[in-house]
Amino acid sequence: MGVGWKRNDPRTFVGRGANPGHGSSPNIAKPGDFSIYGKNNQATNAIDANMFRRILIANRGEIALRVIRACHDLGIEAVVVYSEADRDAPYLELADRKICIGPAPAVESYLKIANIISAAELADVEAIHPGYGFLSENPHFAEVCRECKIEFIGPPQEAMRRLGNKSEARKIAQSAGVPVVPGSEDVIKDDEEALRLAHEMGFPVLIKAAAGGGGRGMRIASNDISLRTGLNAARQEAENAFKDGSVYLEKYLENPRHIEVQILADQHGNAVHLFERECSIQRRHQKLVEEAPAPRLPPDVREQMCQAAVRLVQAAGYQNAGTCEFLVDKDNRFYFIEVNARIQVEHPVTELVTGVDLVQEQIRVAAGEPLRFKQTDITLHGSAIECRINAEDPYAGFRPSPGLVTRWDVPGGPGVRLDSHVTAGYRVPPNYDSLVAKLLAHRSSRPETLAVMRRALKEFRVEGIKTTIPLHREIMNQSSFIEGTVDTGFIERYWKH
Ligand code: MV4
Repeated sequence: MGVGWKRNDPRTFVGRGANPGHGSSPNIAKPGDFSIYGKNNQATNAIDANMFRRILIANRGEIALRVIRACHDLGIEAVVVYSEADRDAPYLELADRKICIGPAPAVESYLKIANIISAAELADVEAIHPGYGFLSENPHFAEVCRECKIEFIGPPQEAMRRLGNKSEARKIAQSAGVPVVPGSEDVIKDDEEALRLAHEMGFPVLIKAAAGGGGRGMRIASNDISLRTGLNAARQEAENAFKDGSVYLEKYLENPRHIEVQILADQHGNAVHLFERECSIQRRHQKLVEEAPAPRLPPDVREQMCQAAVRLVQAAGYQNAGTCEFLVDKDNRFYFIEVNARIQVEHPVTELVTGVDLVQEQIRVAAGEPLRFKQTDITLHGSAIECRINAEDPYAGFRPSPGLVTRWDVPGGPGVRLDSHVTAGYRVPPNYDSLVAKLLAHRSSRPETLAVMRRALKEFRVEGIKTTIPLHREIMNQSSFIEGTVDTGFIERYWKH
């Protein structure tokens, strides 16, 4: 089926033509320059001979729109791909060109490498931005891009491959002096080895798939019997899901906090962190609320954790934007668990508190530019919180609620950022992730941020679909959230609808 698919469909290759506009003169400061770009830094919109002229966005929804915006802010043409399910989506009109890559099911469109590469060829782009999900952490896709001489806006496929194996990532972390959860040094060879290790570290232990991540393929074991059954189940599950049944062991930590560190690394050996995000409020490994900085994290722990993240990505030969995930226990000891080798859903939280446009920086480093700021140029500004608004019914087990949005009245005003591709009259397709908006608040202190978020959630009026907005209204008034004492058990303890 290739991209020639539906060649005769007049809508297939309709675009708005070339992007008219980056005729801005050099040396005009952009918002954001104030905080991080040094005085002698030529941080301008000057047209760089090495900068991409046209990028393909291999994603959909809010992140496709987010990347279109970054492209246009950089004077780059944005070409977006879409499936039949998304053909009427309004954000497509904001791209300079749109190309249909197949039917609704993601495996036939957004995950179909041949179709995406054909679209890139057709549109004559120099680079592909994969967004998050879909092909974003697929080293084979990055390899195909390289073979086709298209820049993949993400880490090199070698780094992606090594970090994609979570047991390998643990080894890299250890080699860089980064603390990991006590556990196996490698993948498990046989049940006897697993039993011996479990007795050494003490039950409960967690069996994790080496090829897993994000909570897929995990089993808790609290004794010899559940360890044996868990090993078999986890191996089977991992074999089916990832065609790699290897597993490793970690000591199971009870209700830790989940804190991740944002990093950026260029092709010249420079790497910086952009502080952390607290991501403990999640349900079934889907995050609901994220914030920066992590409340009640002692400054010395923050510093240690952020420096550990930089050492880790440098040891891994990592480039571009990435995230190091840590678990943090009651005594604020932190343990590395995995690297997310992509831009993440919650990246705007970090953008608000640092003033760095992470998607722009991804594009710049992929084009070979050195980072424009040093670690000491990056400072924390206030507090930011993000609420993920999903088309789900939080009062019905988070059942997906796709369909026609009949009312979409969005909040605004001081301290509010809304990243969304949705408009009134938009139909949320049933085929993909149900994220419809990311609502963010940013103020100079956490109580003020909370006040703005409560006010914004009150202003937000959606009809036609069920959303998680009412749940967020409750979370923003929940005492442990207000106190900043949440952990990964929060939703299970608190949300009993
Ligand atoms: C753990 C853990 C406890 N102990 N590892 C889940 C997602 C994946 N990234 C790692 N996860 C966990 N690993 C040890 N050794 C608890 C979790 C976990 C979790 C982690 C982060 C955010 C939410 C979570 C919810 C349940 C379990």
